[in-house]
Amino acid sequence: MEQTKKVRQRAFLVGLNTGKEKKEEYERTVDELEHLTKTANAKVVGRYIQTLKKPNPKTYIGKGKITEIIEDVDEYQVDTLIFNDDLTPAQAKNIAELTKCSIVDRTELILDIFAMHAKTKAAKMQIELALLEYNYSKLRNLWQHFSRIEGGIGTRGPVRGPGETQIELDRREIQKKISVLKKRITDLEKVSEVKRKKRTKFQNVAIVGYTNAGKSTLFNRITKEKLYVADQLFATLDSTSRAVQLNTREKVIITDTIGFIRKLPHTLVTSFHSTLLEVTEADLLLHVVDASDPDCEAYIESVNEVLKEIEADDKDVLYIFNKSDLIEDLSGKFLKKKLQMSYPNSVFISAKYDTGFQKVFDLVIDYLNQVKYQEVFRVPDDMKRLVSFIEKEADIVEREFDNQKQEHVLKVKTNRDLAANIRKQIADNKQMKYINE
Ligand SMILES: Nc1nc2c(ncn2[C@@H]2O[C@H](COP(=O)(O)OP(=O)(O)OP(=O)(O)O)[C@@H](O)[C@H]2O)c(=O)[nH]1
Ligand SMILES: [Mg+2]
Repeated sequence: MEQTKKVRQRAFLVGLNTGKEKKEEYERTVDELEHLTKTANAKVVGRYIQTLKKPNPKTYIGKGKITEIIEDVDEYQVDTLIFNDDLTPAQAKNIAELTKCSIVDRTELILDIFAMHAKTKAAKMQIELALLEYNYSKLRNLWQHFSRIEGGIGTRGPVRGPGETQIELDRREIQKKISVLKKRITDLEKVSEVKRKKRTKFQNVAIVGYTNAGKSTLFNRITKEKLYVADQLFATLDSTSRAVQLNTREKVIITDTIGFIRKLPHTLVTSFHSTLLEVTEADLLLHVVDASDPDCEAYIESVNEVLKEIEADDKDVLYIFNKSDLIEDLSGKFLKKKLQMSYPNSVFISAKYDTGFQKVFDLVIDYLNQVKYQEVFRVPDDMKRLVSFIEKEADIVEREFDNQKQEHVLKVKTNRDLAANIRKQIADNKQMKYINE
């Protein structure tokens, strides 16, 4: 029987450095593109980086570079070109014609990986939406391209070019599909919202971070779960939540979620809105960082940018510097010192080798004791000193007086230490009354 073996695509990576980034920094974005390519199961055969102030509108890179690539494509039997940026439809078309290769841009590559890794119904729907939206935006560009050549939308008579009509039909078709999918995703969001609401009596801690930082490994260690861990980008696409007993007293809900990346395609951020809700609604974020990556501070910035985009940049954050087993040499020691100075709210761990967890737990417990939340206290009218203590130490959100019981009903923004103190004073007072009666 003939063996069917899937032929692995052979790819060249192509990048254009407009001079905004230093050479080494730019190289690292191409390293990341290489990691993405491998994650997508293609073999990287070579890379071409050109420094050019502005991309060539027709071919993205310059003519000379294209000629070089055309020659090498033949010699190295390459069938795919992967670009470090997004291309315009016209650029993609021109380069494909010149090189006879499949053309993949950065967003398409990421979308492909997402499509490969999507397992649950929700993730599949979200990725389908992202794909449709990306195609739609490409068609829109094409449409604008056409209308520019032809003199603008609505400026011509009823006869339209076949290409243009087809594009418009496709656009409508895609738009229809997009709205159907959006509705289905919203329905699904409602279901998960109910689940989330049920969990609100506990504090929610979400694990965030760059893709491949070790978020799932950390989650598995903390929860004794067996979520998928792999040296791949975007191994996790769904969020998973578990209740965890941190010590005898403290229980929190902890959530593992999708990783972020530099230049995360915008369509993905919007499509994965419901998955990212776990992040926007968390009380505390554990920002996991791969401390062994020389670029880790740039990654932290990228993650913080995505957090801003999803309006989660006001959350309390603990930085978890992971993979510290890989930075045990002297330069690693300096790096640790430097990071500790820049990120005081941080801890170094190795999720793989189980070191540093107690410190993570302690930090989370400390945080929980400090965090503000709302609680209602009923303070007897004869405890006037306690009422003024609360007025001074905590924010009173609402207050009323219960005439029947002669009690102040105070809804107060407090933290757990303060709340415990108030509760104790009320209990002591009750006990005193009981003894005196
Ligand atoms: N050396 C070392 N490797 C680690 C450590 N933690 C995780 N890894 C490895 O890093 C890779 C990524 O781990 P994951 O837990 O899947 O990372 P993630 O952040 O969940 O990644 P995505 O879900 O893809 O965003 C795996 O190969 C892990 O074995 C660590 O402390 N030390
Ligand atoms: Mg993961």
